[in-house]
Amino acid sequence: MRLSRYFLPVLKETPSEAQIVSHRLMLRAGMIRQEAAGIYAWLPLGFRVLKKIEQIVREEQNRAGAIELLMPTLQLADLWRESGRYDDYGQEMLRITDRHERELLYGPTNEEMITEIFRAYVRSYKDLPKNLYHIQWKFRDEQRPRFGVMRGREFLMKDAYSFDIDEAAGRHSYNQMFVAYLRTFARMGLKAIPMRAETGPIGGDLSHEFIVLAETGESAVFCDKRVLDLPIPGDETNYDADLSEVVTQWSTLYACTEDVHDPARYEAETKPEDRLETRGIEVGQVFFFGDKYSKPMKAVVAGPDGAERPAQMGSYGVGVSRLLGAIIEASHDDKGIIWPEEVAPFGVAILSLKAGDPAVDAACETAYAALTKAGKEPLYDDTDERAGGKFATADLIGLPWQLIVGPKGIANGEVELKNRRSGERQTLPLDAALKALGA
Ligand code: 5CA
Repeated sequence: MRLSRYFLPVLKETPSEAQIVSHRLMLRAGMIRQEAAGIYAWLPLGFRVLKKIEQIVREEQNRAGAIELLMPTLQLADLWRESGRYDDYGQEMLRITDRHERELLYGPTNEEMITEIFRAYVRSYKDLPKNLYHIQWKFRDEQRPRFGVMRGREFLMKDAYSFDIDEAAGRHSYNQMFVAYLRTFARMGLKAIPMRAETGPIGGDLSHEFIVLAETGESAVFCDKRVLDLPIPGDETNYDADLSEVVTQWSTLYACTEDVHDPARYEAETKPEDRLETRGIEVGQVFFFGDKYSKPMKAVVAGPDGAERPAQMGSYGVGVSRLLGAIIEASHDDKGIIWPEEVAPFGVAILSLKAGDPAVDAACETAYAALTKAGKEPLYDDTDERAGGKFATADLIGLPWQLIVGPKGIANGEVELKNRRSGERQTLPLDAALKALGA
C-alpha cells in the first residue's frame, strides 16, 4: 500500500478523553473513531489488525475441530423467553421492536439461537460431538463503556458452542477449547493465563477466564507466578487425544480473579516469593453448563440405548475487538505501538526520505515490488512529509520493520533497516535488507 493513497488519519495531539494507553494509541494511530459511547468505526489500519486477529482465532478454532457458521445479530425475544433469560438479562440487552410490533434484540451472546439451530437438525448421539462457532458483532448496553474497544457496547466476539452426549464428552470439548485458547493468545504474542472464574449470566459451574496481565486491566488477579512459565501446546497437538493433563497442568497453580479469590487458600497454596498480585484484561472465557439451555429448550439427543437426553453444552468466547487493546497494553513504548509480527497491519514500512529523488524513488519502488511479491505487505511512505514526521508516524503505528531509504545512503547503494521492537538499526545494501526481510 502506498501511503499517499491510503487513509491513515493520525493525530498529533493526545486525545484527552482516553484514559489508558491502548485507547490513546488507537485513536492517535488512526485505527478507530468513536461514533457513539462504546461504538466505534474501524478505520482501515484498525480494520486490518482486527482481521488478522480474527484469522488467528479462526485457524485455531478450526484446528481444534470447531466448525464456522454465521448467525444474525438480531434475535427474536421469544427465543430468549424459552430459556428464561429474556427477563433476567436486564438493561444490558438492547431491545428493538420492528414494524409488526415483534420484539427483537441485538444479541449479547448466542446460546439460545445455537441451541435452536441444533435441536432443529440433530437427534442422535451418532451426530455428536459438534462444536459450532461464529465471529459476529455483539451488543451489550454496558453501564460504563470505557477504555475504547476494551469495554465497548458493540464489540466483535468469537463464540463457540459445544454439544455432547454426556458430561465426560462435554468436558473433553471444554478441554479442546481451553487448549485452543492457550495457543490462540500465544500466537498473538500474549501471555494469557487461565483463571478460575464466576459464570455470571451465562451459567454453569465450570469456567475459566483467560487473563492478560496488565496494570490497566479491569480485574484484580492473584496468582502463583510460576504459571507464567508453563509451556504452550505445540502445532503437533492432537485434539482427539485426552487433553486433561494439559488442562490440569494449567489449572493447578493458584490463579484467580478477585471474584473467586480465596485469601486463605492463596496463602496455603503459594510460597510468598511466588505470589503475584496485579491486574488483568479478560480476553476470553470458557464455560461448561451442561443442560442449562438444552433442557428448557428441549434440545435432546437419543443415546445408544435409544433414550433421549438433553445435550451437554459449553460455550467459549474470545473478545476479538478487545484483543487489539490488550495487545497494545502489552506491547508499546513511549513512541507508540509495537505490533507482534503475527497481527501487524503491515509487515514493513518503507520510508522514503526524499520522495521525487530519482535514485530514492527507484530503490523504494524496487523494495515495494519485491516485498509485495514476497507477501510482506509493505506500507510505502511515498509522501513528501519531512523525515522527522515520517519516523514519528512509523513508530506510532508500530510496524515490526522500517526500511529507511535516503539520498545519502543510496549514493553508496545502502539503506537502513530498523527493528521497531529492539530499536536496532543496520546499514546495509538494499539487496541484503530485502533478503533479511524475507523478500
Ligand atoms: N457466551 C459466552 C461465551 S461464548 C460469553 O458471552 N462469554 S463472555 O461474556 O465472557 O464474553 C466473551 C468475551 O467477550 C469476554 O471474555 C471478553 O473478552 C469479550 N467481551 C465481553 N464484553 C465485552 C465488551 N463490553 N467489550 C469488549 N469485549 C467484551
